[in-house]
Amino acid sequence: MAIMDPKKLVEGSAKHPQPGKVFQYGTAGFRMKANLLDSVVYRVGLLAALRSRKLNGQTIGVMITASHNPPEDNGVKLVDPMGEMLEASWEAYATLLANAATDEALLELYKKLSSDLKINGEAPARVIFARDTRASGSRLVGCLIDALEAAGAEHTDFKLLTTPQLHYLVRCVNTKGTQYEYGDVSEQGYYEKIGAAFKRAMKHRKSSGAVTVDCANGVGGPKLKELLKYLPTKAEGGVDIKVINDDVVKPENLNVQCGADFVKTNQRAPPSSTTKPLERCASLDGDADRVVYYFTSDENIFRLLDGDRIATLAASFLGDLGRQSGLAEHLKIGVVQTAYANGASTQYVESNLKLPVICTPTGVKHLHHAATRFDIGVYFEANGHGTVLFSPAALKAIATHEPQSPAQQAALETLQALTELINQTVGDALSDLLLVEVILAHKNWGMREWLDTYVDLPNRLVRVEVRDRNMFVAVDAERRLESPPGAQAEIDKLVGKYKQGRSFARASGTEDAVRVYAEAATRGEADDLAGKVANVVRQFGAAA
Ligand code: G16
Repeated sequence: MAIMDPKKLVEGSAKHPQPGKVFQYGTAGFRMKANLLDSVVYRVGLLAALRSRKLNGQTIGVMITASHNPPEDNGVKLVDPMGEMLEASWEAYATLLANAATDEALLELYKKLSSDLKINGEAPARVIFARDTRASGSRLVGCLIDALEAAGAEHTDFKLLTTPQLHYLVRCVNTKGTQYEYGDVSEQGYYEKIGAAFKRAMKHRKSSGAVTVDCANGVGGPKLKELLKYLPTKAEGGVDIKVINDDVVKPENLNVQCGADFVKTNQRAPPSSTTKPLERCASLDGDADRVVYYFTSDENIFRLLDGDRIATLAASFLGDLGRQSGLAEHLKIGVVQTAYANGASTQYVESNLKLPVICTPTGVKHLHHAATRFDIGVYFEANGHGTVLFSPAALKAIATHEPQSPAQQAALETLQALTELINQTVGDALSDLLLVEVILAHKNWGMREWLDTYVDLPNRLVRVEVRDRNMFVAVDAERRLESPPGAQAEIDKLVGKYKQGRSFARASGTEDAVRVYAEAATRGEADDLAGKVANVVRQFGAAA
């Protein structure tokens, strides 16, 4: 069994020296300009090996991506054995390793962590990894491999994948041969699983019109095209999916004037979009873990159906299926959101769907965790990142329930198909896209009907660059600023002046900026409030 080689570890570290910067594991791992990342990726590789050894050789995933960030950025995040994000307590070890000042200090820290965490150095270490389409990706893979070799970890390179595909694979490897087997450990296995589930979920249903999918010029483009091969064609009753912005040959185009983050932040379609009024459009982000929908209305107004809308659509449909299949009693549904959720969506879930809502801080890790408290936990960030989790008890009830009528049988079959279609490990734009398509087909809805379920409060997101974003410390699920002192009082004063006003500011964990969100009764007021709160942030950010 391979073990860590101290000489190799130090030599490998010397090849990828710490650039004298302070790094921090953020909302979704480490993320920054790619030219600063080599030492970070090397050290994350060491941590992946430690984590796998700690878990007796269960496979850990490493994804190299900066998702929605600009092309010159990159990042790295770790995936735990069941395909979920790295356990929170280990984020601190990642940060410690990334900041070890010298190669020798890194070796000492590695040994200290091994001993403090009671890790058996002779236990096997297994790591699988993948990357998105960024130009810096293959160089960073080299840094990762150097670390895995030094740490004596078995490793497999799955090359280009979407982030959720890697999460899927990690869970498949670790559940192989157990009663919880999740799927075949291959990219093809992912397509086959989703394709078959989609076919079942669409039984006797017909989708109407096409959906045009903007792939942010990222890895989602080629992967969606591959997935299409496993889906029924339009003639066979499938969905007509048109793929645009799928240029991965020029990595400098990634997320530029396209993609889910562009659409959500700018509240407009990518300039390249040529769809007609009422046509369904969707945008993925750079690593295909987010999706948002939109269309242009008859009156030529841009309408966004973001993560909140996908959550409400899914929660309402799952509630219907629960009732129709006779399983409602066993399937307590709940919705998890963040402070970015539109106030109207929260009210719709609580008052119309009569379901509980939990609000967590930003970051899928927080939402995912909260969603496990329900039999069916629907979690989505407004930016389009989310999924639906079925508890083991819910899965059992759905798999074993004896339907009492053909109607119950039909609902149950759809429910069973959805448990396979929806990625249980993390938000997955490809799987979420098909989920929305299934629901719209079942409800026989177009974009207008979906939009008309409730009226969004006008809202605005602003990105504010400050000297040191770490000055801004948010509490209460990021709805209030604890620091800098006095800032929240200023925000409260402003919010009080607007009808249905709500606003908050928080430091981004993926970009060097503070984000400001505001909503109010009218578009003008929401914009005004956002602008004024952004000024408060600028003012406090400039002080001291
Ligand atoms: C990541 C996280 C998301 C988060 C987003 C923005 O998304 O996975 O949970 O909402 O960053 O985070 P922040 O506001 O802290 O910058 P992605 O798609 O970029 O990986």
